[in-house]
Amino acid sequence: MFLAKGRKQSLRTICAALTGAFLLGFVTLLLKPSSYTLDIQDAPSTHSTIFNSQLYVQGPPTQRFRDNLRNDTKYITSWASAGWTNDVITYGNLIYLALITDRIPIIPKFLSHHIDPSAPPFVFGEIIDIPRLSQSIGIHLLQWHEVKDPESQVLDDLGCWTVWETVQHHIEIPEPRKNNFEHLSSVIKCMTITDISWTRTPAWVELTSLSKQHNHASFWSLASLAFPEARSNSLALSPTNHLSLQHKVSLPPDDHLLCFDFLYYISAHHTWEWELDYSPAWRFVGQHMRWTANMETLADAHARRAMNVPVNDPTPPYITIHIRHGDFREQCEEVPVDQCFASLPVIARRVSEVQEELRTRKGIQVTHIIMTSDESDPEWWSEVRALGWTWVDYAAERTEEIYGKWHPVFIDAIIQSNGVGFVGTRGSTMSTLASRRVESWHGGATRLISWGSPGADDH
Ligand SMILES: Nc1nc2c(ncn2[C@@H]2O[C@H](COP(=O)(O)OP(=O)(O)OP(=O)(O)O)[C@@H](O)[C@H]2O)c(=O)[nH]1
Ligand SMILES: [Mg+2]
Repeated sequence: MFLAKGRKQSLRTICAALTGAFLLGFVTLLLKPSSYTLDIQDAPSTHSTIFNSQLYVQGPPTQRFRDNLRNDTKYITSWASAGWTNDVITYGNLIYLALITDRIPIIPKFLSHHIDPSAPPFVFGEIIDIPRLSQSIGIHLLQWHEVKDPESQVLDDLGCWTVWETVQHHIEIPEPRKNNFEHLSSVIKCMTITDISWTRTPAWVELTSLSKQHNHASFWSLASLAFPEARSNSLALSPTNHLSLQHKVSLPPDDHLLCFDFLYYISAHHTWEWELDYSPAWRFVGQHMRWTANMETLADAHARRAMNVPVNDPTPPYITIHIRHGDFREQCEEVPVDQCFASLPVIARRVSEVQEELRTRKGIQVTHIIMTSDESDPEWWSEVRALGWTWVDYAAERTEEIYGKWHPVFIDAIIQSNGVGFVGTRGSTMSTLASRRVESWHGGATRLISWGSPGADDH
């Protein structure tokens, strides 16, 4: 009796609960369309439907990164330490690897040692529009400062794979790429503080097609290490071979947070693949790495002042040139520099070709030409002026003073990417990315100038 009553009561409770749930669901459904529509409509500007980092960590940044990782989510990370464009490519490769391994990438800040080591590291999401990238490629992206408190003094132990030691045959005693961690003690405070023990990736990660001597690894061989079979087979053959520097611990490569030392020299099929039309890292990630709205506005203001555009006029279509000199001199070897680099008339010939293509293909007459370069010789710049071309005068603009040391290279890259035409320096990744952006984002006309010997760009 008691049991029966109890059962009856619990039946009643279940019925009441089901009715309640049904009514609640019904009411929610009634209310849902408006908020759902709002989400969808809002998506292009706020990306609120996809971009919510809190769904991919436990909560606010923690002292130890591991405390903030979710047990039901797998992650991947890596680091970068070269010229800024190289680092953009490296993070693009990291994100592509995340895509094909179904992991959430955790992206570090950009380090400034190639500009001025005193400049603080720069947050990836302040120059690259992460919500837009995330929505375009369909995965979420985390940044290290969202996972671990940048002020944390805890040195986390972590096991990672080294690709560098496996593929860099030209180094006498191959070792993991340290990404200057040891030399950046002040900077390191601003990024993830980790004490890494390294395990060498198997020899088969090396890209073999057409490129044996170029020290690249292949995307899918590295991706296979994100899955149990290749991982355990590799670990059986290759035990952890470098203790961590600080705690002297030996940890196998982490599977929850998969990590590699350096992902710049990674391709699917051919070395230096970001230059090639089919490049998967460019097509599936790189071309979706658009600038943040703030950076776009700032670059546009600089470009307008360089072209003397009246306040109420729209920004006119322009052609940007990127001439990479600086340390590229070293590649000239015995060829005298003035015969090694393309001369201004050679550059002007390429500009005319781009103008001609824009006239015939797009029906537009482009007369504004903006030069960007790391050349510091004032005489060279006055010859640029004599050709009727302009440039952003960062000293007069006080750009570094106002915004910081990173901004001239950011603004130059954004201006390059927003031209309807582009003429660049073959072999410079800054030029490679600018020309790909101009083609992909604006259907623009581009040329890359060959150099290295007299007449190198004759055609
Ligand atoms: N502001 C500015 N900086 C430049 C320009 N060209 C080169 N630089 C500086 O030189 C660095 C060159 O490194 P990357 O950005 O990787 O480009 P890269 O031309 O492939 O050069 P490497 O990586 O050294 O082979 C840039 O990041 C800038 O710091 C330029 O036109 N404007
Ligand atoms: Mg480069």
